[in-house]
Amino acid sequence: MNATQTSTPLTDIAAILRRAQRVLAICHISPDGDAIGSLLGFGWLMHGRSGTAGAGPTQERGITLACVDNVPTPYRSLPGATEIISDPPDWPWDVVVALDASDPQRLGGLFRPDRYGKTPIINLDHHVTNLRFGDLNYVDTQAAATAQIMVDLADALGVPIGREAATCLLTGLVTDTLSFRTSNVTAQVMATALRLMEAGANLAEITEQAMNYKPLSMMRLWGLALARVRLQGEIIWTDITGEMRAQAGAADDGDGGLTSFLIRAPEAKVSVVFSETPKGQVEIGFRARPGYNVSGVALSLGGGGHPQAAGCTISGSLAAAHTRVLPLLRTAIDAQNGNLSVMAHMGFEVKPA
Ligand SMILES: [Mn+2]
Repeated sequence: MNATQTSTPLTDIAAILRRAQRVLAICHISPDGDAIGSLLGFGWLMHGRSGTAGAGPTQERGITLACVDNVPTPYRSLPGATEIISDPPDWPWDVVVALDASDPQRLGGLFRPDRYGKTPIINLDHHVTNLRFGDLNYVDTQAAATAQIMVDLADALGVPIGREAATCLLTGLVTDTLSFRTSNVTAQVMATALRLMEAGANLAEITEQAMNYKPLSMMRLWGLALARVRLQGEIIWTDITGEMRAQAGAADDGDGGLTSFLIRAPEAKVSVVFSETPKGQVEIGFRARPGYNVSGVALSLGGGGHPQAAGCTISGSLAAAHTRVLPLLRTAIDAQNGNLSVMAHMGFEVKPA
């Protein structure tokens, strides 16, 4: 455990969760594998408090799991996924738990502190940009996924990790680390993965389900977006317009990992995908090569994320987004290039952030 000093100890959070009868757990909008995996894993762990096996994670003791957006296709077969609801009641809850969300806006309409009364809000997350919006916050920025924090929570709760929880949590770990390929994959992360496999999670099956999913419509959308990819300085970027989505037959369903694909170009330090939303906004995804950090730029634009993977949503046209965002990235890269060369000159080994 490497939670920062402002965190509430997990043992204190576990003490509250152990007593709570009516628990609402929520995750972020446009959920990824870690959001859904952590939400379901949390549900199974809470279910495990009673020590009885049952039909699903929400069938006993008032556990409600909610996400404002639909569960993406690759995660719909996870145990308990059909029990996630989109519109939970406001009350009465003994505790509300936010998972994998760096700020309240990322929780969409589900974050309603004004209607929770005195209900404590627990914020469990691993984003470096987390705003500590909970009454109790446990933010472990060393954790590769919120799913990894759920494993520590299981230990704090003193509940065993069953096959269902392990499957959901390993899905979170696999997806957030792009199959254990990101620079934050430590021996500790691998030890957590091993533990989840020993608890019954099938790594090959999870990888096949969660990582190898790329519908034909998304491939067509990539084709359109890749046809107009640009390299400006060390920034590789492209757009996804509403028209391109319609042409490809791809619903408003993210970029299918295009931003992560673009950063593979050795010419680039940072990749960006600008996506038009039906609401007239632009969703922007950033990736950075190890040693570079895009979380600051995302945070300054009202978003957040990790050093090497971040995002934000801004209003206005695509052209306005380009004009606003690309110079900020240019400045950030220049500053970070400067830091790296100064450190190398001083004899430090220059390593990824
Ligand atoms: Mn995550």
